[in-house]
Amino acid sequence: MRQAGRHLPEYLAVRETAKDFIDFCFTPEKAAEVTLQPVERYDMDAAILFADILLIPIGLGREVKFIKGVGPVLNPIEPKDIAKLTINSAADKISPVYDTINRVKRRLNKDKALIGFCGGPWTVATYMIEGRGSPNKEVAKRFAYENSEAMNDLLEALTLSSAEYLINQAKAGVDVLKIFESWAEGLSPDLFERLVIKPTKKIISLVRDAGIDNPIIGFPRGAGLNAVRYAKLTNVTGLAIGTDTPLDTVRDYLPENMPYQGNLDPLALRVGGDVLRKAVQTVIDTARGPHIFNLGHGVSPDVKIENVHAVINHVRMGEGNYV
Ligand code: 1CP
Repeated sequence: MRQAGRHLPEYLAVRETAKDFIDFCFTPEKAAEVTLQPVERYDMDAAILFADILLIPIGLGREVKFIKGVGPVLNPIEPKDIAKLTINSAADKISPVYDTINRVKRRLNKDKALIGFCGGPWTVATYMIEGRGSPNKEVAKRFAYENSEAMNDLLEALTLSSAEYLINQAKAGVDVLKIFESWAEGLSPDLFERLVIKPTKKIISLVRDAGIDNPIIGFPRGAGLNAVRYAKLTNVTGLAIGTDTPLDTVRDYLPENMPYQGNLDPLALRVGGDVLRKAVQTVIDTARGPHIFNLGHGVSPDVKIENVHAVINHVRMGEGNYV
């Protein structure tokens, strides 16, 4: 999950040597190192590539900065800028990522999986339109209503470049692909269909047309019942479930045997102690069918290393030492 490394001293040590966050993502030696760190420390089953969903806008020719304490800052895109996006060269321009994958695969144990990823076109579009993370995405939603054609063109640019990016990641050696649609909440069913389902379905069909058969996990975070339509209509292999969804209830609505993952509350991981023990047990007790234990969202810097160990021991061996 995003920012998983920030609670690890070994991550912070490498982070300090990087000029800025984007330079960090584009330095394969460092990016490979921090990709491997959580697996080396915790013996997790999979590593997630160190990169960011906002590299694609850079490939498309937009300016992206990460400012400490603020987060991502982009120059908000206007309808007239959309035709200038460099769709055909976008996935090539961010090629250091493929070098990172090569390096990770050479060092990762054969029984561990490497997860590559991209952002969902709608989620990436919200940053490109609003220029930063915003609480309710109202500016981007208005843009979708009021500049409908420009929005469709922007989503198409993101769809084509993201598909190419995932294809390249698979060719470079990732085992699983994941699409982070982090801002899937609060969309009407019509908007959800147009902004999320349609582009995601197209990405997956382009990836399959290229002969890539790796599993694809979709994460329409906070989508409520729209997530059920997403699971049925996009051709994802599996679904990542946020914190706000009961695993036993959603299972009844998913295609039979579709694997799902999530949904431990990241805040419980921060609180620790009995709160965390109970939250982990609830995930274990409510998951039915194929389920991959994971959080419902990202890890924050204040998470205690002992508690991550405790969660893993609890899941694998039935009990962990929570602090
Ligand atoms: O060191 C630092 O301070 C930078 C923090 C950081 C990290 C480690 C950011 C800034 N991105 C990342 C890496 C990242 N991002 C990964 C690699 C795995 C990992 O290290 O955890 C992944 C998978 C992402 C994906 C990502 N980036 C998402 C989708 C997943 C999610 O969490 O919802 C999103 C929305 C982003 C945008 C982003 N990147 C970083 C920030 C601060 C933000 C903005 C988040 C917001 O708007 O709230």
